Order: sequence, then C-alpha cells, then structure tokens
Amino acid sequence: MTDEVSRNERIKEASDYLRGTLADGLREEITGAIVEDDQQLVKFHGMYLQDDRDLRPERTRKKMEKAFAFMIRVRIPGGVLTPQQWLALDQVARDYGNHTMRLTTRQTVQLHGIIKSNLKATLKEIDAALLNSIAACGDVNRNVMCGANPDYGPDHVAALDLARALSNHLLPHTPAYREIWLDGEKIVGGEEEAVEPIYGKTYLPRKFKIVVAVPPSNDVDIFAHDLGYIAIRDDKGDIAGWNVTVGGGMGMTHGEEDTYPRTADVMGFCKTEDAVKIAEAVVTVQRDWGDRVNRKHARLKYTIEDRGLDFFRAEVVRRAGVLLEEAKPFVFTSTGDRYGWSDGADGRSHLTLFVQNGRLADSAVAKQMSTLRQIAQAHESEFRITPNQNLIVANIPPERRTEIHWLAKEAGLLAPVSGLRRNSMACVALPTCGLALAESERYLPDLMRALDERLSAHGLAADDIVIRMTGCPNGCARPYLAEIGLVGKGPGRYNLYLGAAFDGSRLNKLFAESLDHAGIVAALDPIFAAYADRRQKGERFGDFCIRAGFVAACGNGRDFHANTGVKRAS
Ligand code: SRM
Ligand code: SF4
Repeated sequence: MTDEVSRNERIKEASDYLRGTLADGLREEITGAIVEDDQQLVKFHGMYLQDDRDLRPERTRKKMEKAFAFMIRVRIPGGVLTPQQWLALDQVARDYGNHTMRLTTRQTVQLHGIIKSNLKATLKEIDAALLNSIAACGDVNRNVMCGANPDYGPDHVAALDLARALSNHLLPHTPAYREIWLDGEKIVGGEEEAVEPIYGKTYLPRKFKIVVAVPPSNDVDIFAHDLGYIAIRDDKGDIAGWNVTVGGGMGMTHGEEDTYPRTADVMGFCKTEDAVKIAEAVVTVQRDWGDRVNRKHARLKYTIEDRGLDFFRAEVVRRAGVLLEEAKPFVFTSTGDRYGWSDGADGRSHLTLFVQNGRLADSAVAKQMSTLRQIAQAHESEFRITPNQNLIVANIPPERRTEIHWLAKEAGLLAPVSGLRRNSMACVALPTCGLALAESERYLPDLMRALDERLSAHGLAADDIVIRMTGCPNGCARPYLAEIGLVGKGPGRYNLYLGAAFDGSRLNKLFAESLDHAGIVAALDPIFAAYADRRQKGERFGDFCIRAGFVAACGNGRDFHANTGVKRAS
C-alpha cells in the first residue's frame, strides 16, 4: 500500500478484518464513545456513533461529555420482515432506543439513541429475530433494495430472490461481528483470500449500493445507485433477464464542483443466472480501480466518469466470464409508492401506508408504533418497507381488512390527499446526524403546510409533485432526483433545485441558493402559478420547469453544475 492512501484505508488494513479495538472499547466505562478509528470500523457492523446535537450547547456549557449514543441500521434485503421480526425491532426500539423506529430510504430500519452499554443486548435480540446489521453501513455492499410496490406477481418474487441472492453473495465473511457483539468464539484470521474472497483486507474504496427494479415502477430510484437491475419480460410476460445499470450516486459537497450527483448508465442485458456473476465483477473492478486516496472521489460513479463506460464494461465482462447483451427497451413511469389497498391473486390484500419521513413513534396525536404492533401481533401479515420510507402491510386476510384499515386511519398512516405530501421524503438530519447543516425531517412538514396552501390556491392540491429535502448535500433522500429538491446550506437555509424527471431518469438543477422558509415559498409560488396556467396536458412539474425556462435540463454527472444561472420564465 502506498503512502498516499486515505486514513480510512489504513484503518481497514490494520483492523484485522474489522475487529480493531471494538471489543475493548465496549468495556471502557469512562466514556459513552469509542475511539476514533473504531468509529470508522463500527460502521461496517451497521452502527454509527452519534450525539444528540440539540443537547450540545448545554452540555458544553456544563463541561459534560457529548450525549453519545449509537444508531443501529438493520440489514433487510428487499425490506421484507416477518411480523415476528417487526415485533422484535419494535421491542428493542422501546427497550434500548429512543422509542421510535426510522424507516429509511433504503428499505431498512434505523434505531437511534442506543447507549454503548446496551449495544450488545440490542444486537443479541436482533440476532434472535434472525436479523443483523452486518454491512448495513461501511465500505461494502449495503442493503440491497428491490421494488416494493404491492403487485406481488412473479416479477416481484423474482426481484426479491435476486436482491437476496446479491445481498448474500456480497456479504463480508469476517467473523468479527459474531465475536464482538454476540460473544462468538474468536476465529483466528487465515489468508486474506480465505477470510474475504471478494473484498480482501481493505474492502471497497467506498460504500456500494445495489437495487432491483420492476418496471413500470422505479420506486427504488435505480439511477441513483452504483449497480442496478431492471426486470425485462419476454413475450409471454415471464422474466427474460435484467438490464444492468452502473454508476449512479447522489453525494456531493457544496462549492466543490468536482463532486456531483450522477444518474446511472444502462450497461447491457444479462440472464438471471449471470446476474450475481456480473455483480461480483462490478464490485471487484471498483475494488481495484476505485480511488483509495480521495474519499470524495471514491464512488463507482467517478470510476466510470474517469475511465469511460466502454472500458469499464469490457473489464466487467472479462472478469465475469459472461456476455452482456445489448440493453432491452423498458419504461418507467414514477418513483413513488402506490398507496392504499391492492389485492393479491390468493384473496389476500396489501395496504401501503404513508409514514411521514419514515419516522414511527407514539405521540399524543397518533399511536403509530402501538398500532403496527397490534397489527403484527396477529402474526398473519408481512411488513414490507418501501424505498420511499413508507410501509406495506402485506398478505392481509379478507376478514381483517376493515379492522386494519380503521386502525391505520386512526394512527394517521393512510396516505394524505396532498399530492406533494404523498411524494415527499426528508432525510434524518438533526438532531442525530453529525453531518447535518440544516433541519430536514423535523422541518419538511412545516414547509409542506405552507406549500400546500399555495398549491391549493392554484388548484394543484392533489397533483403529484415529487419533493425531497436533505439537511446537507450528501443526498440521503435522493434530492437531486426530485422535481423540487431542497438541500441544506446552513441553519434555516436551503438550496432549491428544480427540473428532475418524475420517473427518476433526469437530475434537477440549482434554481436558487440559501433560501429561508419565506424565500422558498416566495420562489415556488409563481412557478406553481405558471404551472397551473400554462402546463400542457399530462405535463409533469419537473418537465414544465424546463420547458418554461425556469432551469436548464440537466445532462449527467459533470453537467450538474453547469448552466445553473437562474433563468426566469418569460
Ligand atoms: Fe446517507 C451518510 C442517513 C440513504 C448518501 N447517511 C449518512 C449518515 C450515516 C451520516 C454520517 O455519515 O454520519 C446519516 C445518518 C443520519 C442519522 O442520524 O440517522 C445517513 N442515509 C441516511 C438515511 C437514514 C436517510 C433517511 O432519512 O432515510 C438512509 C439510510 C439508508 C439505509 O438504510 O442504508 C440514507 N445516503 C442515503 C442515500 C439514498 C440511497 O442510498 O438510496 C444516499 C444517496 C445515494 C448515494 O449513496 O449516492 C446517501 N449518506 C450519503 C452520503 C454521501 C455519499 C457520497 O457518495 O458522497 C453520506 C456521507 C458519506 O458517506 O460520507 C451519508
Ligand atoms: Fe445527514 Fe446529510 Fe444524510 Fe441528511 S443528507 S441524513 S443531513 S448526511
């Protein structure tokens, strides 16, 4: 290894396959934290050390240690949980966490507020429910998503099977998780090849994300991910194979134009039996070619921008030893969830619920966690987390439909009328996210009240418009693929992006910078008015913003920062 590699590369290499000094750090009672290098390693185990940022000023004044606690992110390929698993997560959230469950933009559950001394107990209970948090974070393949819209036809079964196969194949092999958190016996590491045949000692240069989409729904937002598979049907309607996409990603840094979001390219078509081989080849090319010096340039999207898609594809094909055919035609129509009831062929029904920004809690107005617990306790229905922070209660028997409908309604979990709300997402941000520059999850509902009022005034209240907010430019709620994207710039200030495609295929562009609440409403109100007045039949808000000249259409990658001068409509 050269001298130049980033600090994280050295930490990984010295970690003895992700062990570091985590086991000792857990026993250290003098602090609620762990040492810095272990803070990087613990991510590979699905955890982040955080502190409550609301409490920082007071604790600093009182010369107290920060209010440290851990966030645990569970690995749930395809977002599917049995009722027993749902109940187990609900229980640990109440016993050890902050009494909330946070459904994420990658179909998982995050538990916040777990103090160090409770980590092992929490992970043991999660393990007893046949779940874990291995590789939910870190420089490895993360939770694999797949289309969650509630059709449950054979396409969805095939997509879930593929998501699970990819997830299993790319799971780290190190026994460190079992040793440290579950008191497993220490297994002495062998040769690098034997311990981590795919990743090696230093794992990947950066995080890696895979999704599986079932057209016409692009609910997984396939173009935002490192690697994606699009289900392609044959003439009889069976799965013929998968178009493969590579090189999508959202994260960037304000003011650094060599960082940018990028939509994935369609690289070719593969048969189902070759899909995992292709994934392994993509991962190992990225392992070997990805930038290990500059972490801001280490995602696959930069490898592909720098080397070119053709060169990358040729290397993937060579390593996989299988052919990639020319990509097949496909059509996506939306990125959102289909709310409400749908019926399965077996007489059972599925109910897609609206969970505002993914946060489930029991509050004075709505007992959401209790309600879902009550539904799960009947042990009949499956719980499916969507890629849009929502939840599907699936396989509901006919005799429970009415009861579950009313329970969900009372808990405020049925989809709202507002088209903006139905298509909204916000990342966690404050108070737990250490990278947040501005509020997101706690603020978006207030902003939407104001925007809904303006939309109603223009007769647009029920129109589907995708809005997403994040507290910083990392892009956790995929804001650069939203028709209205709001990205935190500083306390109470947001950059406003417009012009993404409703089907998730085109990025948006910067329209205005550093707006406060009043500024956002004032910027959007005339655009809503123009949309109501001048849109063409069926024209989506994002497309209108471009046609009317509010923003230029975004190409890809490096084009994101070009031509962002605010262009007013004539
Ligand atoms: Fe994310 C870092 C939350 C999906 C791009 N993300 C973080 C951290 C862990 C902050 C940190 O590093 O200290 C956030 C924890 C906040 C908290 O308090 O819980 C965080 N990310 C989330 C979640 C919970 C957002 C949500 O509201 O649902 C999502 C959890 C997903 C999961 O279950 O695995 C989440 N993050 C995403 C996505 C969307 C996606 O994957 O579909 C993205 C954009 C796609 C992409 O990866 O390009 C995303 N998160 C980032 C980045 C920027 C990565 C980059 O390439 O620049 C960071 C920062 C980093 O990695 O350095 C980040
Ligand atoms: Fe935190 Fe930024 Fe991700 Fe929001 S987008 S959760 S503020 S890292």
